[in-house]
Amino acid sequence: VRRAARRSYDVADLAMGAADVLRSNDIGTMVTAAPALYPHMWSWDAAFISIGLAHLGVERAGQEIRTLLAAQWADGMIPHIVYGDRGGYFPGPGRWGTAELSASAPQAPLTSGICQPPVHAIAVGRILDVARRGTDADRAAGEQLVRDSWAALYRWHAWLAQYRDPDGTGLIAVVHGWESGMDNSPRWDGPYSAVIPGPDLPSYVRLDRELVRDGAERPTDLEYDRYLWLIEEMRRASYDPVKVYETCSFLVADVFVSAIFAVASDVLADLGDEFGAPAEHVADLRRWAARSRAAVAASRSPETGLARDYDRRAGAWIDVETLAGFAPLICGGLDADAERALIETLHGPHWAGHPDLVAKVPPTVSPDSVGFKSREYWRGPQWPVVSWLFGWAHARHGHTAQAEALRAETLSLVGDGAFSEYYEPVTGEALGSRRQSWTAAVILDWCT
Ligand code: 9YW
Repeated sequence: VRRAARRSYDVADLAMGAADVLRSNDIGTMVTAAPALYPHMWSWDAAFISIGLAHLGVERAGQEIRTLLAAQWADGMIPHIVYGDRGGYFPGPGRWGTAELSASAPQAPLTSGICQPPVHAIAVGRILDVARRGTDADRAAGEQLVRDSWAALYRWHAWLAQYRDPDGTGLIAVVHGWESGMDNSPRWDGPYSAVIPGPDLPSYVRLDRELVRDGAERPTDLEYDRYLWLIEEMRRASYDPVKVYETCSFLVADVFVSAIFAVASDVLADLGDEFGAPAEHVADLRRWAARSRAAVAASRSPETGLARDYDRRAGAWIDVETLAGFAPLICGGLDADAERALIETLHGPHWAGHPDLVAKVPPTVSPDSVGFKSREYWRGPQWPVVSWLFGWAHARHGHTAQAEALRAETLSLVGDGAFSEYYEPVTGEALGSRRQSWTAAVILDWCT
């Protein structure tokens, strides 16, 4: 394979380009996740997007969070898709049928019936930081956003603790690969092999195939059958979270979601202390954070030191090495030596520092791993948004040099100005959707 040259970039140009992507994907109260491929609001995208928006206007950033929270289910779940008025994405709201079937789902806006990683409190905290560097009006808008969103975010975290970790293990379970945000990661191959689509799976037509020409960049049809079958199972459980947990054929304790839950609970608890939230709710958040942080640390493989998911249906640890194994670096909680070792592995020659990579950005699967597929979605490509999350966590935990390295390397990767969803690590080729909103958002945050 021909090794691509490292790209040079101009920070001001990148910031301008990123702002343009966010503005052009803005349809009023929501910035769609991508112009053609994802013409609606995705939950964790909206959080990252709102961070980018904060640099264009704190009010507009707050609006994005408010739009998402307006779709929160009565039981506290924040749904993974909030549908706008346009069609153009499969599965659409009709396939989910949440408004008809679930007692908790809103009638409007229409939503999917699952969730995504709880990065929202991180976003609100970051918006507040940006707001406090701005004018008095920015500061006031940022503080108002915290006051308006805190209780809803607390209910969201309580929902995860209650329904996705009913036994109080600290590991938060997902009932669909989509809930992890890393849809077709090799982490899920084992659990998905036990998801057997029934003969009564209603037929369907994928729309993504027409929009991303190279089919290898997207999940396969067999994977889609399984994704859609899980929706059928959840429909049959009327999206009741207790029934879904009991009956869904995919149930995995997700170590990356758990780490995000822990650190987002810390952030939310700190905001709660500052803004006078009920003391018992702040105490809940601190307890959940400590419990999840400990569980993430305890999940590490004795051989590799990487954190692992746990397949609750099979009753087994999932020993597949992916970027999610670095989850302890998101939430902290390792002793100093173990943390240093994990940082060195992440930035070392098997991962971000792999000699074949055009930019030292962590790939989703190590190029040295047999499962590495350089173009295939969550099976190898580099995702700028995930790099930002590690950079944010590095900075939070005092690893300033590594945070700065991730910033510089990711900026060089996206120096092409395509703001792609993901990148081929060896050639630096832009893959998936172009002008992807969360890519633009994190670049804008890094450039401002
Ligand atoms: C899909 C919107 C979403 C992300 C997910 C990512 C992808 C949707 O796009 O899923 O149809 O493939 O996997 O994490 O939220 O950007």
